Amino acid sequence: MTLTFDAVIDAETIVCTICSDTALAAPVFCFSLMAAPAVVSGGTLLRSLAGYGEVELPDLAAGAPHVVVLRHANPRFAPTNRAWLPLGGYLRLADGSTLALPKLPAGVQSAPGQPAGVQPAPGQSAARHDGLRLIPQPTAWSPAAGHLPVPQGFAGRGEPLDAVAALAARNGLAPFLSAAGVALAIHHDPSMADDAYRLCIAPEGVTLAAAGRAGLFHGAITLLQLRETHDGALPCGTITDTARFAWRGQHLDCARHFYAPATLLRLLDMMALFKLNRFHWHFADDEAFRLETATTPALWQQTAFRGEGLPVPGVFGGGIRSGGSYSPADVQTVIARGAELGIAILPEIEVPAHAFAINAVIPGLRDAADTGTEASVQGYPRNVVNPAMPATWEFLAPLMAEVAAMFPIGILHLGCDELPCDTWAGSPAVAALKTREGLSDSHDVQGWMMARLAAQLQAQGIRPAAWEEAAQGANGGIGHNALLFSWTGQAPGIAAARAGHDVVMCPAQHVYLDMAHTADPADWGASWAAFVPLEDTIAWSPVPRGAEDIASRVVGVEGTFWSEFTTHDREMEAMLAPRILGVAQKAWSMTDTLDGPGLRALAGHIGPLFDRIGWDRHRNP
Ligand code: TNX
Repeated sequence: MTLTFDAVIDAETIVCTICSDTALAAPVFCFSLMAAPAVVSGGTLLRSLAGYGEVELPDLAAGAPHVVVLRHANPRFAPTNRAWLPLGGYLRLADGSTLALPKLPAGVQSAPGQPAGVQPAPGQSAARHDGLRLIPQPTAWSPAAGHLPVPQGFAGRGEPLDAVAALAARNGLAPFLSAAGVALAIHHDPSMADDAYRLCIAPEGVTLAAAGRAGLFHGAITLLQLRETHDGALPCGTITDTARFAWRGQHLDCARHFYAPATLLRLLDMMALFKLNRFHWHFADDEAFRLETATTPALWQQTAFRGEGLPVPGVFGGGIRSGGSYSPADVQTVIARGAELGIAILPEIEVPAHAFAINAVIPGLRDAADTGTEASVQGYPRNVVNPAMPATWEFLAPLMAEVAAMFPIGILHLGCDELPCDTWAGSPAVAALKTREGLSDSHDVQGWMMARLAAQLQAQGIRPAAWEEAAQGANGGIGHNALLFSWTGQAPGIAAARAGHDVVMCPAQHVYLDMAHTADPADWGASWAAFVPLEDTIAWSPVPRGAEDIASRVVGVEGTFWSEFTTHDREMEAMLAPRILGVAQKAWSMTDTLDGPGLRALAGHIGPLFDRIGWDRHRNP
């Protein structure tokens, strides 16, 4: 049997055409959109959960195309581009069997006629950058006359040079170290800051000075990058460099889409190339819990895969069946590779919201008497755990302790974003909790819960972290020296910093790399925060004017990538590249002086490096 499937955006609607070469009796069309679907014509909506929908079609005659017109139930979600078309589509037949519909072309596409990842798009002949072609830009660069060709790399050995050499080798780059290479003298200077390094590039060779491993690693990465961006001949001169922020993060949503462990290792290499040093591993959300924990095996065993007949249906491109989980051995591999590359791994467990998968498997975490009908922004009912239920604490305490102990970073991120409005308002158990603890609304209840979780972590020597909402509540929220991530913008981060929190800035308008690069309907990505062209990734200040008082509380910058519309690991690449360069620039560089055209020009010189390591990149302006 052959099925064809096509879908196009037509104003607010999504026009789907399904054709089978064999007659099918009233099949059910299963698919997912970005948010709750509605049917305009061509079928009857039988069921929906968040963006997942099941639409009963009439009998399909052999070879006769059938058109079903969909839209988002919430008129605010007009489809923006191809990522908003149905994902993971399949048909369920009367006997319960399923037939996958062909996948629509996915991900960022090159301009027509251009193979992805090879040639620049028309109009993208970026200006040359005549200075040091290095991202992030260094603190200081004093050029001298001449160039130093490095055709055989560098003659050096030992840690951490070997780690950089291994990175180059894994990614198909020319050898970084060889006996026949240019002399690379190492100078230990204990007076320098951990991340700092100094490179003197002279016609006779290179001297690299640093206090220890971190500085030496950054200096070696600089040499590797300069060799790639200066056609194999380094410009002579002196680079003096150090990091502005200790936390230079990249997040990856591995819950909405399961990325193979090998992809995570590739991402760590990409991060290391641009001096990022924190990988925020988001492995749990409404759709799945993917860490193979010993204390809660049912959780990952039953939610690592989603799709037909499973506790979580094919939301966000899940299709008939997709997913996976990370074993303790996978975790060890990611941690070990991270350590080699100077990258620490931050694990995240999401509570109290974004917990649909948890509630689908673990009984007793909701109040059975709760009359509330709240739904999350993504459209999930029942995606919040209830802090007034003893089972919630019995479930969370061992889970948090286990996960925190798996990761050497000593920090556990507790989630705490997007609590649906009026959560717990219908829960008698929460009403009693409010009276007992003097709490008045759901923010207070959430704050009380986060503070209690944070205290448990702190007692185990683990620092709590969470999204910005954890600071909400008249009671001051999470407290306990928690590290907070400001994502809806920078104002919540500034407020949290003034209340005494350390914050990592990840404003969605600038560093949410799941946002489409452009407004082009042929592009790919979300748009709720903004379209984010490369230039906008640096068009902001981590410490904005007027917030100088909290400068010491801003400890970092982090890019995120959410995976609602990713169904194949590779689709993530051109969303990150080249924009991860802007994240790295913001996180590392001391000043906000590089401008958008400057970044664009530098990115033009990094592009061939992306191509050499086989990493797809977005090519449109
Ligand atoms: C908001 S960012 C979310 C995520 C979504 C993302 C999509 C954050 C803390 N919560 O659950 O995936 O928007 O851009």
